[in-house]
Order: sequence, then C-alpha cells, then structure tokens
Amino acid sequence: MTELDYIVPSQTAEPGRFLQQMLVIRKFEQQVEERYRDGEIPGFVHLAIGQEAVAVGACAALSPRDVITSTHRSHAHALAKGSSARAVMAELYGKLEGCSRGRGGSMHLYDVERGNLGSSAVVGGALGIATGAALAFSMRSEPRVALAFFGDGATASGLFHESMNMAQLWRLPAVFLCENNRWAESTPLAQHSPISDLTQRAQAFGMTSLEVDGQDVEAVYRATAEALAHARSGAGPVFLLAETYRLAPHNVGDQQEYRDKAEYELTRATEDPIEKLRERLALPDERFAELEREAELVVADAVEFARRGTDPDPATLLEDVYAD
Ligand SMILES: Cc1ncc(C[n+]2csc(CCOP(=O)(O)OP(=O)(O)O)c2C)c(N)n1
Ligand SMILES: [Mg+2]
Repeated sequence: MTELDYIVPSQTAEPGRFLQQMLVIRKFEQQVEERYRDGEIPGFVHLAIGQEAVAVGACAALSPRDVITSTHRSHAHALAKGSSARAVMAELYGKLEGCSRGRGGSMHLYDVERGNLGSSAVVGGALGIATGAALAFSMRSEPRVALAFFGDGATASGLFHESMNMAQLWRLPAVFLCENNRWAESTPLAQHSPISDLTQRAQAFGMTSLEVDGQDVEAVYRATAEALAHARSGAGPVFLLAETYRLAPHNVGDQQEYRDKAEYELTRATEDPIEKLRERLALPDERFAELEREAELVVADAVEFARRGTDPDPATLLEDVYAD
C-alpha cells in the first residue's frame, strides 16, 4: 500500500474503492482540523465533511484528461482528482512541496498535471476557468470535458450566469456540478435564492439538467457518467445538481449559531455518506476498522511530510505573478 494506491481515482464504479477514498478524505480533513486548531496550518480552512461522496463519485467518472475546477471547500475535490495526500497537506502548511508550491494554501489547490485547474476563494470564481477550458476543448476538437464544482451560493453570482449562458450557446463540453448543501456560509438557501429547485437555473438557459442524491456515491458516479457522456457527445453542457449536506461548520472555528442544533445532529446521524455506503456493503466492523486505520496511516504520513517541508523563500514572492 502506498499513498497513491489510495488517492488515484479508480476510473471504475467499484464501491469498496469509493469507501477507501471517502475514508482517506474524511480522515485527512479531521486531521487538518486538529492541526489547524494547534496553529500548524495558516489561513482559513473549509471542510467538506458530509460532501465526500460528491467529490469521489464525480471524479471517478472522469476520464484522466478531463479537468475540474473547485471552490474554497477544495480538499476533497483535489484528493479525489488524484493529488496525493502529501502534496495537498504540504500546500495547507504553505510548503514548497505543496501542490501549488506553498503559494495557495487551503483555498487555492492546483494540480494541472492531474487535471485540477484550481480552486478559488472567490465564490463562483472558477466557473469562468472551467468554461474557458471547455471552449478550448471544443475549438481543438478534443474529446475532453471540464467539470466545475461549485456551491448553491455560487448560483447567485454573475459569473455563474455568464458561464452557463456561454456554455449553452456554444454547446461546450462542460458539466456544472452544483453541490447544494443548502447553506452559503450562514445564509440558508431560502434567503439567497428566489427558487428552491435549482435546476430552474439551468432551464433559464435551455440547458439539460440532472439531479442526484449527493450522499450516495454510486448514484453520483452514474449521474456524472451520464452528464459527461452528454457533454462529450457534442450535445452541450449539463447542469448536475447534487443534493448534499454540510455536516460541519462553514469553516473551522465557525460556531454555527445560525443553525438548529437538534436538526444538525439528526442530519449528522442520518446523512453521512460513508456510513450509508458502509451499511449498503454490509461491511463487517473489523474490516471497516482496518480501512480506517489504513486511511489514518496515509494521513499521518502526509502530516509528517508537510512538517518536514521547505518554507518558500520570501524573495521569490512575486515570481509567477501575472497582472494585466
Ligand atoms: C465573491 C465572494 N463573495 C463572498 C464571499 C464570502 N464567502 C465565502 S464562502 C461563501 C458561501 C458560499 O456558499 P456556497 O457557494 O453554497 O458554497 P459552500 O460554502 O456551501 O460550500 C461566502 C459568501 C467570497 N469568498 N467571495
Ligand atoms: Mg452551499
């Protein structure tokens, strides 16, 4: 077993593999929370606990040359797309060995080699990048698709509407994957969106839409495969709505005073995608505990790697900075 054995997407719908990947991501994020609270990780940290099935199911359906863009809640996407736990952890620690060479931190994970065109701290900010990539694939007649992950809150941003409009107009090979966790920071969906059915956002552009239970990793895999096939065939982009739950605060340190505590605890108890798959597979407790231990080893190795990493030289701060 190596760290890469765990992280590289399987390109198959093998549920045992999905479980391993989701466990690595969960343990990774739990460890990040601890390291952050201990002051080892700078900046802000947003965890995707509860949303692992979306990242894992979607990325498993992608072909290796397909690309993704991500958000401020980016660790799960990067790991599911194939970045190693070491490279992502080192990035969170701001080290040269990190996937963005220590310049990005938690909200700016890039790994172009593995098709991750980057995450953005600007809500909706990466949608234009995914649309641009899809335009490039279309102009070069390459059979590739760009998949953008974004949240329900991002559907209120201008760039979302521009990107959807252009992608549909030019029939671009793009998948717009909206992770509807029903919150934009402390604002519930009903207070930031005039419509509760977000597929209506796609209807406004005449775009095909699909809906999926984002807590069911196998369903996410199948729905993404369908969306990708549509986009790859030249039939145009797809808006894929994954209904999911943020089973954690918005960011580490958020007290969630805006959230009903009883409802939150109930959702945590009933909507955990890892527990759901574990039950469906009827996995014996010993086997599950073994998988948990293996995932913890991958993460412990990543933390040690990050701690041993190199601090970037401040004199290089302005290298690779482009401004128009
Ligand atoms: C343009 C912009 N406006 C506001 C913010 C502050 N902000 C950070 S995350 C967030 C909520 C985003 O909600 P959503 O898109 O649903 O993603 P989620 O946090 O639920 O994953 C906001 C408003 C920002 N980063 N960028
Ligand atoms: Mg949200």
